[in-house]
Amino acid sequence: MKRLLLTGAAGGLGRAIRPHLARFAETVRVSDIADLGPAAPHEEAVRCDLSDAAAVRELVSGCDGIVHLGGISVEDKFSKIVGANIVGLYNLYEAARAQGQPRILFASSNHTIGFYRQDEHLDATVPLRPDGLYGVSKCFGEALARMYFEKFGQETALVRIGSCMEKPTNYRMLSTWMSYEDFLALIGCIFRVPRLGCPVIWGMSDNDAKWWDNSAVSYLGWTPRDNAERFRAELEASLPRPAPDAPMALYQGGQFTQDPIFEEK
Ligand code: NAI
Ligand code: 15L
Repeated sequence: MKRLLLTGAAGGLGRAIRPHLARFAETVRVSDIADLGPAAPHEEAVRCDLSDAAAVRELVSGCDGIVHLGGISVEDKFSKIVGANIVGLYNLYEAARAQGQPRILFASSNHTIGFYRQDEHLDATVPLRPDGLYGVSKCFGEALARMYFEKFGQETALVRIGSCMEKPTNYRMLSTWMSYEDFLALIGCIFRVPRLGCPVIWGMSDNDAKWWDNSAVSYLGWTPRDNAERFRAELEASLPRPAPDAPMALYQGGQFTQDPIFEEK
């Protein structure tokens, strides 16, 4: 494609994938509310607050695809979540609707279903069971995307990311981990497939200990190559196992299930 927009480019995941996006687009427009550092020759860097509708409209202008990572990524005060993940998402979809409906990858989260137990196996049709306000905001995002698909045909990949980081850092992540390379391969499939629709995709590597079933999205042609199992010995050598009744061992959302509702101050 000609121009791909990456929001949340200054965040952990954004920084990891940013250098590799040139494989998908001639120009990569990187954006964040935070400092983006210097732009590479194939990049355009745009500082933008997702809660600013006019700025988001400008940001989306001329883009053929969007990888939307920007927003609050953990449990937080409702006021912060609302601005970035609720208003921000509405702004993004309205901007896309006005400007040719570029295909969107929405970074949803396993925290949409965090209250399922770790001994349950899920496909994409299970009822949502968010584990906090952050998870609820991702449920909103999935519902918003679905509405724009039904009403206007806007295509979105709803990627319920497990834990996308360099390597798993606890036992739960032996199930939820997705490598950066598998995520990049997924991005390629999402923007290449002739008809995407608005599917839920579990964002995980080919982990032996997986809880989630991606068979409904085999048409994407995505074959994750990594497997968190190769880190098991390292984890076992460095980290005590959580007690069997600890939230980290009980719930798919792990510790997020224990977060309070943070007070506005
Ligand atoms: P992060 O918190 O490191 O990055 C998020 C970025 O969004 C930050 O750079 C932040 O400055 C930016 N942002 C926040 N509010 C904004 C606003 N109002 N306007 C513009 N930009 C704003 O999070 P991370 O780990 O990079 O995750 C990226 C996305 O993927 C997030 O949406 C997160 O919810 C989702 N995700 C990530 C997972 C992971 O394992 N890394 C797991 C599940 C979901
Ligand atoms: C998420 O949704 C968070 O954005 C990320 O920071 C991780 O905590 C991840 O889920 C996880 O569940 O491991």
